[in-house]
Amino acid sequence: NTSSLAYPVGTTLDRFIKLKQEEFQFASGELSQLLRDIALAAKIVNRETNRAGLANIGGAFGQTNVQGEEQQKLDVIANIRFTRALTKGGEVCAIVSEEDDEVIDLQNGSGKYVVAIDPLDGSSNIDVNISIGTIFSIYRRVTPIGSPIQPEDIMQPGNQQVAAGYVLYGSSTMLVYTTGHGVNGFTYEPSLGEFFLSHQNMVAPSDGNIYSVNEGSYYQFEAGLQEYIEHCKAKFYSARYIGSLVADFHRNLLKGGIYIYPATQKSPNGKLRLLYEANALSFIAEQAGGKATDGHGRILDIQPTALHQRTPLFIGSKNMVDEAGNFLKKNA
Ligand code: AHM
Ligand code: MG
Repeated sequence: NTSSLAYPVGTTLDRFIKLKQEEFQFASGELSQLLRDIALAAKIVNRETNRAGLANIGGAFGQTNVQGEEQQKLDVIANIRFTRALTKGGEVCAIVSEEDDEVIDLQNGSGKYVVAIDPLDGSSNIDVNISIGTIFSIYRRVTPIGSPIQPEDIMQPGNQQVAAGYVLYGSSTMLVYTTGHGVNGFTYEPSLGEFFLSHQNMVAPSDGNIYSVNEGSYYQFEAGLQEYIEHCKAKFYSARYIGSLVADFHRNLLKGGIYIYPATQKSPNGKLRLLYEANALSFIAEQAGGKATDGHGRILDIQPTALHQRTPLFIGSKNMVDEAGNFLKKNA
């Protein structure tokens, strides 16, 4: 299939977005601009992330700001950076962020898009120098452009996403996204300040031998899930759990595996948020040939009822997600 590798490795993200826009004629270029805005904010957050270790000793380098204030926490900085980029860009009418209690109505009459974002996921890992990520979903508003934002613009099921992606601030920084025509990954070249196409048409192996779950909560899991975990062990699968969703998801996407954040006794709906975390990664998983459920049904078909709603998440290689689901069903 020649079209599957249509772009030379090393194509910049900007160029790729432009070529794709011509290919699929998506919208009027506004979605393209929106993706570029996100990429720019990602570069800024990447810079801050790389300096995170210096924050505490910043005084020694004269890094405290002019007011002599303590440095802000990185997740707060990330939220500000992404919100600012999306506000300035002009394509967005509303933002919902894991970091904000309420919808941010940008009062932007011409904005067509709604963005749901977790600006810095896994931020408890920053202090220990472990990979973190940004996760975003883009929707088209459903009410007329120019009219006030309505709840139905925000509360859309994941199957309405027009684009979704994540940024992984790892040993390299990567941006991975989909507009519903496959998944492509870009690696950041810090000295040039550019993302370059490095992972074209990403495909999740349909099987794998990695399971990623916080097994410390084993005794809080339902019987079917406990049995599935025993099954993974009997098959000598590898246990890999960073505790940073984007990093765990990314590894399993490339290598084949399943990530599970299930319902527990303490959190009957799991921990992860439908709007900011589960939907975007589920769209990407499916676009790469993988699968994502809440243990039973498709994540992307869940009709949200609350902004910060949580959902159990079973995501990754298709056959593994199916198999885990069968264990739950058998034991229900
Ligand atoms: P956060 O949004 O507060 O950062 O929490 C989300 C993170 C995920 O990145 C990770 O997979 C999960 O929480 C780990 O939770 P736990 O420590 O309960 O296993
Ligand atoms: Mg999060």
